Amino acid sequence: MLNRIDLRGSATDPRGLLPRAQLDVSAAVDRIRPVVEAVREHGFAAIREATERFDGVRLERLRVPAEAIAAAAGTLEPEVRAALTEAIARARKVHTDQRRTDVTTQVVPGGTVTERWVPVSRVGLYVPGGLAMYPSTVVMNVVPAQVAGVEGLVVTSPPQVDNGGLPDARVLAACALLGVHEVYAVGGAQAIAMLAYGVPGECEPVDLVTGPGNIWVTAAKRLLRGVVGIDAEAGPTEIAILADDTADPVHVAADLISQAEHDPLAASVLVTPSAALVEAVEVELTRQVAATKHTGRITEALTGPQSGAVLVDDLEQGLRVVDAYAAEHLEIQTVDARAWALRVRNAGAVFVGAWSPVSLGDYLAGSNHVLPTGGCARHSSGLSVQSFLRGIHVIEYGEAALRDVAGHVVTLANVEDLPAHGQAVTARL
Ligand code: HSO
Ligand code: ZN
Repeated sequence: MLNRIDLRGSATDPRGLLPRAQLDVSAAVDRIRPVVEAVREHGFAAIREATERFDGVRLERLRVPAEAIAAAAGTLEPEVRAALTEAIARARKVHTDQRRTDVTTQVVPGGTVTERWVPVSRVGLYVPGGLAMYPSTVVMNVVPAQVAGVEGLVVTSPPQVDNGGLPDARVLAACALLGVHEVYAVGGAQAIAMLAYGVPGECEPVDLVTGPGNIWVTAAKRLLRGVVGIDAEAGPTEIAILADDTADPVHVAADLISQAEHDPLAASVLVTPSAALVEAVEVELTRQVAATKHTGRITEALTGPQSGAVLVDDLEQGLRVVDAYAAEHLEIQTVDARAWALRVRNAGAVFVGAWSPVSLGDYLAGSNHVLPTGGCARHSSGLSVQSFLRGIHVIEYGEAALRDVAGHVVTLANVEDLPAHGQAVTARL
């Protein structure tokens, strides 16, 4: 099923040789630009028009009524409530430990710089609702925002024809469990435009938009970055597995399939020095894919050019390959898995050993599942409390401390031919 890529004996940089989805976000930006501009100009009417066209729902209002959120929570199955409650508790535990404290540095006597961590005031969280519904994504967005101290939290998620034009009932229930009461039944590019520009009388603009989405959402985020803050451009989900012949092919196949289940464009990549493991995993893929529910999109994802089995000489080369790939999720299923995991430099999240599958992290590990895709793990991290905070430097010098350093300020101001900068100091002295 998987494309085969043989890097054994290859000394070249593996980056260009690895499978990766080619997403044309720029082309998508051109397609959604009219929608975004219409929302800016016509607000509610434009959102209504786009929602009718793309979601097949005619919205009477954008905001989900409080009674509908309460009703969704009321009809939540007990086992779903228990699972979500546990997921929230574990995520809170991990994210609470991420909280930063303000630090004051005494630079010189009488001169301090304090770094204050201040939460963003109002945040819009996008929760997708296309091929699958994602109450877990509500948890992963809301928990770090709440721990950071964000006061204005807004969730938006596409309206569902089969839920009377409201977002998915479990998504609404998750909002209720988390105490989020401002929820909008808007999806796609129009949702990002609504959050960025606001809609008079319906939705105040936000300062920051977070959360994953399809290519139209990603394109809208790219277009609106600057008008509003953007966490990241999330592409289709990815799993890479670095494995040796101690890995269980049943587990490896199951994990590759689990993320392929998200999207025909999802990427599943196995990196191993063991040709025998590749063969055993292939046998398992054939067996397990036939036996699972979403065979169609999983097969498409596994056989697509973005997925593959990469043969390497040894785990050292394997490590270089997975670092070059910079997967959203990386599993290490080898001997001494923890030691290999600690050497990884580029990955959104690393899952160590036989008992830490990605789907644990998707729901209940306590870690966050909003992670960098498309190689962005080379420079970015997943969603965290930090994503919702800004560090503000507070500078406080007294007269003597300023006098002491004034000469250097004047020198640098003159070097840059900005003498008024220097005069702003000497005028005081
Ligand atoms: N694997 C997805 C998150 C998710 N999986 C939500 C299931 N539900 C991206 O990290
Ligand atoms: Zn997943």
